[in-house]
Amino acid sequence: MSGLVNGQWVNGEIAAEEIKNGAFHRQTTTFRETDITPQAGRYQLFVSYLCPWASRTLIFRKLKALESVISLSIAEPRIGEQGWEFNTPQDVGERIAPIHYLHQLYTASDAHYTGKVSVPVLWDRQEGRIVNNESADIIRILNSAFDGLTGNTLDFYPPALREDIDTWNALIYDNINNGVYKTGFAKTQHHYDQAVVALFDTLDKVETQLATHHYITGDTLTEADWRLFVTLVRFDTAYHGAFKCNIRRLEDYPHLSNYLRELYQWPGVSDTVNLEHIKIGYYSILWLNPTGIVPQGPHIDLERPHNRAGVGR
Ligand SMILES: N[C@@H](CCC(=O)N[C@@H](CS)C(=O)NCC(=O)O)C(=O)O
Repeated sequence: MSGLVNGQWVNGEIAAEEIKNGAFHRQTTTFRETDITPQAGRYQLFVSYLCPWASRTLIFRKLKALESVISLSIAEPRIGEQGWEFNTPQDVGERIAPIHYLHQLYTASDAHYTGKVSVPVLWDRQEGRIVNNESADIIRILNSAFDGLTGNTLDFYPPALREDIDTWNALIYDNINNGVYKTGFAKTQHHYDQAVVALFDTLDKVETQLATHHYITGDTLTEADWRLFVTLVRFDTAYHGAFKCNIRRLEDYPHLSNYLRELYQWPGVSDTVNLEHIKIGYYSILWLNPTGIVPQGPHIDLERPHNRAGVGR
């Protein structure tokens, strides 16, 4: 993979930094401002449907009724020679000309930027700069910062559950959300084995939790559920094959698979999921899949009824 080095686009340099001694280490994120001015039309979200981190932000934009407040740009599913790109020029406000490539937002924000050019990006159209490119921050911003404007007070990070949410987030991030990447991007057998075992041990643990709890922390649907959902919804379509996360399928877990369908069927959520883009995107990572062939299957029916109504209630 590629990225920017001192503001210049370079192919193939950045991945080397993320793989150390055969293990994948996610690079830390650079733009981390969380203080925003809640104005309609001021902010723009840049995503790819492939990306689970971006998918979190799409879900929050949807569930917090922010579609008319925050505009959206969706990248092409395949990362091109110059990283994430758009099939038509994207208007990003008056400070800079319409862009074709996501890296143009990064250099507009920092002319000497060095690092990965990733989605999601929360962009300030008025000031012509990236506010934040860390999905964990962006969902917290969307969860509450615009409530005064929209009147939508749904809270996915309620104070009484924060400790529990944070504990589950940490486990799920390490072993599941990032765990699939540690598995798929491992460059030694040892690191693959370590990551894939931790991944399935943690899925087993979550399966047990969901046998007696409706949602991850209990009765309330929280951020922890949406952060888990984005990996589950990609699991059998992408990670099982492309990332060799194949000790079991998600479909083989009775609780997790029904929970996945319940969340997928939550009003509005299926609009944020594009399984075709997900499949094309992951199978186009050429260093993992040099032919670029995208498999036909599996055919996953996420609309099928779930059996969660009485669980944990
Ligand atoms: N910490 C970031 C990670 C985002 C991330 O890794 N996005 C991936 C897509 S899933 C990306 O854009 N990668 C581009 C690259 O590695 O060059 C977040 O959670 O927002």
